[in-house]
Amino acid sequence: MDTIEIASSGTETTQNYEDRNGIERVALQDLSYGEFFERYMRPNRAVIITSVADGWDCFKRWIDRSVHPHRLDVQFLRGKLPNLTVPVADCGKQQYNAHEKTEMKLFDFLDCWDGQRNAEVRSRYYLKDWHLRSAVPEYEFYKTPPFFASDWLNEYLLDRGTDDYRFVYMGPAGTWTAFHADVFGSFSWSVNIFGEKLWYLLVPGEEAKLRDGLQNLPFRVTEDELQNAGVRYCTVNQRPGEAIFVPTGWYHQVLNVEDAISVNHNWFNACNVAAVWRNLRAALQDVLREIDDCRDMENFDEHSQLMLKASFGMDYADFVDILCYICDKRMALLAAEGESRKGDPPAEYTLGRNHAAFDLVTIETLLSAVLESRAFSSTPAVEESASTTGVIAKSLQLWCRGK
Ligand SMILES: O=C(O)CCC(=O)C(=O)O
Ligand SMILES: [Fe+2]
Repeated sequence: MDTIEIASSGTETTQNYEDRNGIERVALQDLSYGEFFERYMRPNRAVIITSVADGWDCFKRWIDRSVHPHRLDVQFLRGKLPNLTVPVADCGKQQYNAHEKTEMKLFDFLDCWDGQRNAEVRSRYYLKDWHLRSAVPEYEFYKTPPFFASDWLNEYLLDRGTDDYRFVYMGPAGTWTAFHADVFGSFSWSVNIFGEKLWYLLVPGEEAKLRDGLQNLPFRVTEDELQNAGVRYCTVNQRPGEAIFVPTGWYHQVLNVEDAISVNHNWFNACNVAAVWRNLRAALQDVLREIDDCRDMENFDEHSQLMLKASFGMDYADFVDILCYICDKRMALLAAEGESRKGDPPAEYTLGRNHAAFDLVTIETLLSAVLESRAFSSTPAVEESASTTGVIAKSLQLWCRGK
């Protein structure tokens, strides 16, 4: 499956799968990109896809499967990777609503993993949010599964040569990730290459039942607490070679039931970019409430955007910039001769023309929404979006006529 494509420009109605219980498991060979798009990504439903990592170097080489139980091949990793400084969460310490973060040398972490230290010490340090792919770009130790290849966030960031949202997680048994929803309201995918993880996943909105009097969410949830609060949730065990698709806004908590290693990305695209926009707007409203008494100050808008960037990780100009960048690329794709064009990240995949058109329709809607948003007065970024919207409209007209 080298082209990622959908059935039409995305105007068909999606079947409603909401009423099904639990999280389905589907084998990679039984699921086309179009089916994943219609059944899971657009309706924002979680799914497990099996056998996605068979060809990956990390799946084949990092794990010694000639022994029982299988072990991490520490010797191989020490030979393959430099002794990088890596981010580590200390599962013994809480800082705000996450575990305290620290740093370690990779080889020290691996020694700790491999050593005979007692279980309590071993289950403390969780190597997570490790940008290994960008730290060692020449080592292609995995390939993004096609289902997750429409990724505006990493496409934009990687083309710009800046930060990315592509990670490796290495957690000894007992390490865990606190209750949270993902950055910006993004999707995430995670593929286990070793060991087993237990996920608790809440249907969006259900987390409200867990808020305390100050509207704070818990750091940790237990099944008893979820049941007592009448929360609708699912649990699923993710095994080696399995990908989990975590939809937008689904709060989750994850436990490494065994020593576990996974590759994961956060991303957004035409299916969930509206949710990112809603979250961005809500985050700006929070900032505005906080600094309401400074409304008369000079450069108030600029200041509020700075605060937005600090708290949310993205401001309006960043968001518009991503939309305009993707818009330009999709227009170039549609304008190109022939069926499709190579070179759309991840570079292994080609984006189909229907998909490009679907992306453009979504971007146009979003840019119009940004323009209409009264919370944001006129700045160069918004003016740019205004002119881009006009160009999109023209391009869409040409596209429709050509069909
Ligand atoms: O595997 C973990 O510990 C957490 C992963 C996660 O939160 C995610 O993929 O969104
Ligand atoms: Fe997450």
